[in-house]
Parts: sequence; structure tokens; C-alpha cells
Amino acid sequence: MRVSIPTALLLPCCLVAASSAVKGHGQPIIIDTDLFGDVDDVGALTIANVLHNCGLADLRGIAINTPSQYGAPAASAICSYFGNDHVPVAAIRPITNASFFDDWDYVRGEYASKVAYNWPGSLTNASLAPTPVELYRSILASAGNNSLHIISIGFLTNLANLLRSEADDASPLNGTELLAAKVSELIVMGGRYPSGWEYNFGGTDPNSTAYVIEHWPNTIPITFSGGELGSTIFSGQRPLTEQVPPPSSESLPVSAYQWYVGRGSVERETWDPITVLYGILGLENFTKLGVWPMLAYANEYGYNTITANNGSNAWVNDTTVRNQHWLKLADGVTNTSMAWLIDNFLIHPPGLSRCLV
Ligand SMILES: *[C@@H]1O[C@H](CO)[C@@H](O)[C@H](O)[C@H]1NC(C)=O
Ligand SMILES: *[C@@H]1O[C@H](CO)[C@@H](O)[C@H](O)[C@H]1NC(C)=O
Ligand SMILES: *[C@@H]1O[C@H](CO)[C@@H](O)[C@H](O)[C@H]1NC(C)=O
Ligand SMILES: *[C@@H]1O[C@H](CO)[C@@H](O)[C@H](O)[C@H]1NC(C)=O
Ligand SMILES: *[C@@H]1O[C@H](CO)[C@@H](O)[C@H](O)[C@H]1NC(C)=O
Ligand SMILES: *[C@@H]1O[C@H](CO)[C@@H](O)[C@H](O)[C@H]1NC(C)=O
Ligand SMILES: *[C@@H]1O[C@H](CO)[C@@H](O)[C@H](O)[C@H]1NC(C)=O
Ligand SMILES: *[C@@H]1O[C@H](CO)[C@@H](O)[C@H](O)[C@H]1NC(C)=O
Ligand SMILES: *[C@@H]1O[C@H](CO)[C@@H](O)[C@H](O)[C@H]1NC(C)=O
Ligand SMILES: [Ca+2]
Repeated sequence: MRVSIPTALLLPCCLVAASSAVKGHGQPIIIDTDLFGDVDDVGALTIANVLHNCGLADLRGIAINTPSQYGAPAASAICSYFGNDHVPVAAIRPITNASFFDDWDYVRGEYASKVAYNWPGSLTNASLAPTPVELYRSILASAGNNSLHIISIGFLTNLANLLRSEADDASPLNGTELLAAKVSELIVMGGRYPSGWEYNFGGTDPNSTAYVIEHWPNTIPITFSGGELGSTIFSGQRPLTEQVPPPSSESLPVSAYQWYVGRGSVERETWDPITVLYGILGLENFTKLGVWPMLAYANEYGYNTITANNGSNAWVNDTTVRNQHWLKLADGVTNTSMAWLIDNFLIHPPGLSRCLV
């Protein structure tokens, strides 16, 4: 069954960029994820792989910021599922045997080990993965000047360690210098805007959150995707099980959502998927998907501040700082149309080379 397309979203045919796209020749990105405790990271990595395959992204690597041994093999499995075995995955140390258990509301299920064991990827054991600092430094060292987007959809521990890293065999630059040379934007799912408390910032490592936000080179723009944005948009409300092949039992993303959400549902907030969409497309390049721009900046100026003891954040209105923003839906875009776009990726057959189903 084909889904009905909200036509108001779509650009007239001829404005859509010519399909001269080449796999992996899009925006270079590294994703830093806490894949393990929430399934929207699977949606986010799905979008990254689909956009890599249709030529809008160049997924250079993935760094895991949660210690469970299941995170890194699961991330590798997602890349392999989409034909991207080559994408390197790094694992934070020490590695533990923690497995997810929902003692908050006793509904959510563990998915990372199931993904890793049912769709094995090229990395089968987290202890064989490089550390995040090693992987970042080698990718950054070989990247073009001012070219990479780093997309953070979990805790900030790895990025704090990278900022503190010293020169090594990979590069004579220290971490801060290396970031300043190679990264053109940091995109962060975390915080609430203009102020509040959110889990990625305050849940496990508020010190690292404070360190990153305070020490990030001020020449590199930062864009925040706040808890308040993704929490109003629920993906998975389309009948995903009735869509294009593969059937849902064979689909890695749909299975992961079913395992996690519970009771056969795949409906989930979209904090991380929205963040990765912006991290690849920016505000303007939604048109390359054939849809109108769907996100906008909510502020013109100012900067974010963090309370180190609990990770709370608050925006400071400073008209002299112009390279930090937080995101909102563009005027006229509803949560339903954004959810439609994200669902398009969740049902995307792994071998299809176009961006949208
Ligand atoms: C997990 O690690 C702990 C401590 O290292 C150990 O006691 C336990 O047996 C391990 N559990 C599994 C399932 O491997
Ligand atoms: C992963 O590799 C480590 C180190 O070689 C080994 O001790 C561990 O048993 C392996 N884990 C699994 C799940 O195979
Ligand atoms: C990158 O920047 C460095 C430092 O400014 C400069 O030496 C180098 O030539 C640049 N590389 C390219 C390819 O432009
Ligand atoms: C990195 O190098 C810069 C000088 O370019 C220096 O100011 C900074 O303190 C160094 N950072 C670390 C963590 O060593
Ligand atoms: C966080 O940083 C503060 C000082 O900046 C320090 O006192 C505290 O021990 C740190 N907490 C952790 C968990 O590292
Ligand atoms: C849109 O938001 C409304 C509440 O404001 C909610 O009831 C509805 O489920 C949301 N729809 C989607 C697709 O996220
Ligand atoms: C949009 O795509 C163009 C051309 O590929 C690129 O130069 C530009 O940097 C992209 N914009 C963003 C915000 O990523
Ligand atoms: C975080 O700490 C600050 C400063 O101590 C306090 O004002 C704020 O209420 C705290 N926020 C939360 C959610 O505990
Ligand atoms: C910052 O500016 C916005 C918009 O003008 C305003 O609503 C908000 O209260 C201001 N925040 C502070 C901390 O002054
Ligand atoms: Ca996440």
C-alpha cells in the first residue's frame, strides 16, 4: 500500500535537484550516539544511512557514548543493513555488560542486543572498536578544512574528551585545534529552549555538557535541537507494517522500534531523527529531498549556558553572538508533516537508492 503524500510539503517537480547524486558524496558527518536507552537513535542512524546512500550525506563514523557492549555492534549492524559495512564505529571505555531494563514505566524493551545479533554488522564485539577519541582524531585529521558536521544525539562525554585530547600520531593539533580546523558546525540534541532541564545534558554527565558548551571553539557554529521540539512530533503513526518491502519482521528499524516501544507499537518522539535531518540538510537543503524547508531558527542571537551540577541550560540574550541557534518547525509546518517525513525513512527499503520512498 502506498502512503498518501501531504502534497503541500512537496516542491513542484522541476525545482527538485537533478538526481546526479552519488552515494556518500554529500555532507560529511560524524554521529555521537547513546544508542542503547532509547530507540530514536535507530531512527537517526537510519536517516543518516539513507541520506548517505542517496548522495546527500557522507557518514564518516559513529561514536557511542554509553558503556554497554551492545551499543557499538548495534550501530554497526544498522550501517551494514543499509550496505554501509565500511562505516567505523567507536566504543567508549570501560565497556560494560549492561542491558536496558525499563524500571521507569515497565513498558519499553531492550533492542540493542537483538539488533546486533539478528543483523550482524562488520563490528561484532565492542572491545574491538577504537575509542571515540581515536576515531574522531583520525577522521578529523583526514577531513577537509572546515568541512565536517558533528551531530551529537546523546551524552557529551566523548566530545569533552576530544576537546581535552593532546597531539598524537593522527595529528599534531590538539583536540580543540583539530575541531576548529575541520568542523563547520556542531549540532546537538540536548537542553530545553530558551531554558530548562533535559536528559542528554543532565542525565548522566552534566560536567561534560558544561565543558563542551564552555570550551567549544567560538568560531564554529552550534545548533541545538531541544527536548521541546522532538517531544511534540511522533513518528510511527503511519501503518508501517503495511508499507513497502521488506515486511516489518525483516525490517531492522521497524523491529527495533517494536521491541523498544512495546505492545507492537512503533510510535515514538523524534528528538534524534530531527536533529540528524538538520545536521545533514541544514535549513536550506530540504529542497534536495523534494520538500519545502521544514525547520527554522527560533532565535537570532545569544548563547547557551549550562549549570554544571545538574546540566540545566539557559539562553543568554547577547546580540554580539550570532552563531548559536536553537531549532523550531518552520512557519506552516505541522508535527504531522514532519512525522510523515521521518516515517518515510523508517519504511525505506535498505536497497532503494532514492532518498524518499
Ligand atoms: C556482567 O558483569 C558483572 C560484573 O563484571 C558480572 O558479575 C556478571 O556475571 C556479568 N553478566 C553477564 C550476563 O555477563
Ligand atoms: C569480546 O572480546 C573480548 C576481548 O577479546 C572478549 O573478552 C569477550 O568475551 C568478547 N565478547 C563477546 C560477546 O564475544
Ligand atoms: C587547511 O588549513 C591549513 C591551516 O590554515 C592550511 O595550512 C592548509 O593549506 C589548508 N588546506 C587546504 C586543503 O586548504
Ligand atoms: C590546545 O592548543 C591551544 C593553542 O593552540 C591551547 O590554547 C589549548 O590550551 C590547548 N588545549 C589543550 C587541551 O591542551
Ligand atoms: C564535576 O565538576 C566539578 C567541578 O567542576 C567537580 O567538583 C565534580 O567532582 C565533577 N563531577 C564529576 C562526576 O566528575
Ligand atoms: C501532533 O501534536 C498533537 C498534540 O499537540 C498530538 O495529539 C498528535 O499526536 C501529534 N501528531 C504527531 C504526528 O506527532
Ligand atoms: C546545502 O547544499 C549546498 C550544495 O551542496 C552546500 O554548499 C551547502 O553548504 C548546504 N547547506 C547546508 C546548510 O548544509
Ligand atoms: C539546577 O541547578 C541550578 C543551580 O543550582 C538550579 O537553579 C536549578 O533549579 C537546578 N535545576 C534542576 C532541574 O534541578
Ligand atoms: C531573551 O529575549 C526573548 C525574546 O526577546 C525574551 O522572551 C526572553 O525573556 C529574554 N530572555 C532573557 C533571559 O532576558
Ligand atoms: Ca539519543
